[in-house]
Amino acid sequence: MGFVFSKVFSGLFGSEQIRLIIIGLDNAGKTTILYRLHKDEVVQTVPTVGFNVESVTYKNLKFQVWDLGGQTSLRPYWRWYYQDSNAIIYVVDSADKDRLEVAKQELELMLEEEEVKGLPLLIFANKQDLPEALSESEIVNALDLHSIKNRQWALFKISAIKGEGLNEGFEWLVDVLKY
Ligand code: G3D
Ligand code: MG
Repeated sequence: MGFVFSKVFSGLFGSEQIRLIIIGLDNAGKTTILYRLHKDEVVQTVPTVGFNVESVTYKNLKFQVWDLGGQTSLRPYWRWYYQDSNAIIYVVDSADKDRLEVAKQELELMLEEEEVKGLPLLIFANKQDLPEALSESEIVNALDLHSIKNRQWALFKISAIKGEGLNEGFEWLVDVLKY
């Protein structure tokens, strides 16, 4: 894991395993975020059901990543990965206005899963380096985040490609997970 990230996460290095799920529509920038955490350790698994899960493990911290959207038949398999997870990181492409509605629907569906009940939700509004990227309040409204109840959530504007905003988001998450 990159030095900066290991610093951010050092507060979590107890004995317990911490499992973080990173999801969102394809092209949102999830793999790019994973590479930022540690390029050399990204492991891609292709289970028989045919959906890719990428993961990075660092000390007792495990990140698992996959694409949401479309294939309803694969949804039951997600539960495997949601189980025992400690937090959800939802990534959206801030410049992909056409698919924000789909991103909102997928987020809603995901939050209904029993396995993720009450888990903190970190939203990364990615690709803020693009001129057409929507603002924070536009994304909060488009995803209807204010209707989220019974869990802590926060949205951070990031550029995964530039590595901007990620630390702030992960710091929020670490704080939430500590208490
Ligand atoms: P995914 O894993 O969610 O499907 P990827 O998304 O991480 O594969 O990223 C999809 C595309 O978006 C990639 O472009 C990637 O470089 C780009 N991308 C990711 N993060 C950012 C960002 O912060 N800003 C910009 N401008 N682009 C970003 P390619 O061209 O390789 O498909
Ligand atoms: Mg990917």
